[in-house]
Amino acid sequence: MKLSLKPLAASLLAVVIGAGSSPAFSQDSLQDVMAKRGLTEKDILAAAKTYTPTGGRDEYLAFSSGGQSGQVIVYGIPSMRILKYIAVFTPEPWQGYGFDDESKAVLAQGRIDGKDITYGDTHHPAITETEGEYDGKYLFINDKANPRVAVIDLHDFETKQIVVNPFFRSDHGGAFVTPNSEYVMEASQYPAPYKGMHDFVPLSEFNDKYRGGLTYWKFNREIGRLVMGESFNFEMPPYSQDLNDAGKGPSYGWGFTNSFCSERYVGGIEKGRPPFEAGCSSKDTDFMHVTNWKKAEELVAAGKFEKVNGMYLITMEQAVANDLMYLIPEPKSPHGVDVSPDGAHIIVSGKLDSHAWVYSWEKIQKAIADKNFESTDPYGIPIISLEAALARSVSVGLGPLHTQYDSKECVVYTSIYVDSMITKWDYCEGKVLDQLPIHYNVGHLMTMEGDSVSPDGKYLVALNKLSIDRFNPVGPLHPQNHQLIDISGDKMELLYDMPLPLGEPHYVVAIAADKLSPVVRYKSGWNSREDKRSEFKTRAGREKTERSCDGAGQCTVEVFGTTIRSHITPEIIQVEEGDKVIIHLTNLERAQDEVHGFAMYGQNVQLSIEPGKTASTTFIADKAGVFPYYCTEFCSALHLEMEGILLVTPKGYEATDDALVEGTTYTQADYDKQVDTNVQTQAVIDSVVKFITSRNFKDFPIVVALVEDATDQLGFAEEAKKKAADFATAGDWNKAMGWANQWWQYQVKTADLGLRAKTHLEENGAVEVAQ
Ligand code: CUK
Ligand code: CUA
Repeated sequence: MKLSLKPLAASLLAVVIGAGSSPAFSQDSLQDVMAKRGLTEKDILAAAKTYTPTGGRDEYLAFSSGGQSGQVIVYGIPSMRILKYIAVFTPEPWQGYGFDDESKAVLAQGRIDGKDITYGDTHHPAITETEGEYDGKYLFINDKANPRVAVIDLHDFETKQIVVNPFFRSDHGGAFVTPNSEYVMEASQYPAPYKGMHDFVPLSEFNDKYRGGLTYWKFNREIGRLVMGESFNFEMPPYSQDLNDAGKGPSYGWGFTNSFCSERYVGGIEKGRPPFEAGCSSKDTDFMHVTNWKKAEELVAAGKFEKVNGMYLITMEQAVANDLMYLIPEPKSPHGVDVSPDGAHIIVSGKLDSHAWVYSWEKIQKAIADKNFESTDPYGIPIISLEAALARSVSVGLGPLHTQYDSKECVVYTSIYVDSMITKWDYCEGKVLDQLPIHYNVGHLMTMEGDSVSPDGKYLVALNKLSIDRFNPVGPLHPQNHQLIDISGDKMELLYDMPLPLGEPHYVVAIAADKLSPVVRYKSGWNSREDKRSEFKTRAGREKTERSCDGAGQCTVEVFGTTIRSHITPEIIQVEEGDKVIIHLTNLERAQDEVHGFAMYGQNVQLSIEPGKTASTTFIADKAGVFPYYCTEFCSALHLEMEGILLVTPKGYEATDDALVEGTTYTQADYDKQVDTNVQTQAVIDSVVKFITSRNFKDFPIVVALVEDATDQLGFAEEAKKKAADFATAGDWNKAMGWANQWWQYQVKTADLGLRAKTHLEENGAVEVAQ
């Protein structure tokens, strides 16, 4: 039977367009779509405020903690599109993080007592500031479980440094920056004996030997790193220090740290004692710690304090004697501490109550100057009375947590955990302005550039702990729900729900996208983690493999290789069983987004080599065998051919025949045909070159880089062409054919680069220039 396709095609078409009923979606009017999908006009308006057409960019970039995933999530606002996960405390193979030697060295900085810690519980990201404004240079984030702080460089969105707190055994109040990023604040959470001073201390000595604390990590902007030897730590009572914020304007030079469990309660439910949660919430008030970092810095410089564990330690006695630390009561198991953009007020929420507490810096300052203290705590730290420090308290809803500031003076937003809503209120007048129910159990909330001295307002994101029934079910573990809210008007308007499927994000910071200008490529042969030229940088044509053995008979094979579309050099590596293998690969590409990966069978090897980067991997070839390797990024039409073989020969193996047997043989006719194709391809390239050089392409740095790349490729094409011709002259049609094909490969890459350059010129208004 002869199969006719025509009727089949027609019936398929009918199914697709729903023939006989309504027309296809694509021909619907807006009203039709609204009716079909059950959308209201308000939905359409919300969609129009967030929808970003293809190629469109976002106004803000948000950096979200990735919670216990140990990563940072980057997304755009208002589109809420996820752009990247930045690997920080956790290995992440796409970025080669924790797989290449360079990033393994970063993770190794985060070892605790020699142990690899391969996750983190990230809570609070903070962007570097200059005079209180986000400058977009670096991002810091803490790991609550293992008290660590990481430094991410925003010029390439990579983690560069991890520091381990030398005293603490947990942290929560990190990372928060002072107004010029002089310091990154990190407060401990769970009191514990200070490391290096006491290892084991029984709980019976909790009050005497367990401690909290607040570290001011010195940030050196020049080198983009935290410097332990210039940092100092305030020893604090064994309360559970919570979050911090740095003073600004009139309160510049000071830091604020809230706390809970000033009961100093130790649980023991299994022994019949009331549990932690009961014992830690019995008192009516806990304490805000007020620390003078500016004066502490001066005293550190004057040699007042001793270094312990490589960092200056300011004991509680020293802090009291030098007027560096004060306490102020905070009601009802407080959470969050947020300094106003003008630095005049500090807002704290009582999470077991319905009040937010507005403290006045002017009053606090006066109490300190007048030495107006109601008493001291058991450690001798002066306590300023609540009345002496408080401006007012405002009932905002049950279970308030965090507060963010609007661009409008006196206007703030507080997350209300128990009531699941956002309250907009005026902290100067002390009145509630608006309330918006959200879904569900909001933790932090965030306004655009909300921690800076000049918040932008515009949008607010509610970081909801539970998503319950908001999204398609995906099993018992649900995503989080970040809800985007329009705060540009008097009434808050909910715009969008974004499921975040990675850890439990705690806090987010958002910066105007135009303040960021990350690079698209590294300088050639770059060690991105150390931000300097790699000693293993390899140039095209200089690839080599070296083998050497030490006195103990351990042999090492070191490969200095390169990657460029579509080959890895070398393509065959031979080592002997038991050899240590070190492979360094430099990506020679300069074209944007032309990343090559490097994965190998059975060795846990996966590199991400972005344009210009040099990445390395080291392993022991402990078993004889054949180990294919290949590029893991679909980089070109012949990406699948971007491959190679590691041969691990058995000990003492001697080759009897090294000659390779070709699987296919070629004739002169095959060769001539290929050459013909190449000549035609060259004509296309010539026309693109003519276009580019007839324009003012030198005014476009991206195009200049592309042209340089293309010129390189064309140079390679010339070399391959010459080899092809030589083999043709010798009548070796197989090798002639191979090199003619390679010549064409280089031409294709040249053409690709040329077309990118041409498109860029066309899209960016290049003009014709006189030849
Ligand atoms: S914490 Cu999680 S909701 Cu770590 Cu800032 Cu308040
Ligand atoms: Cu390089 Cu695929």
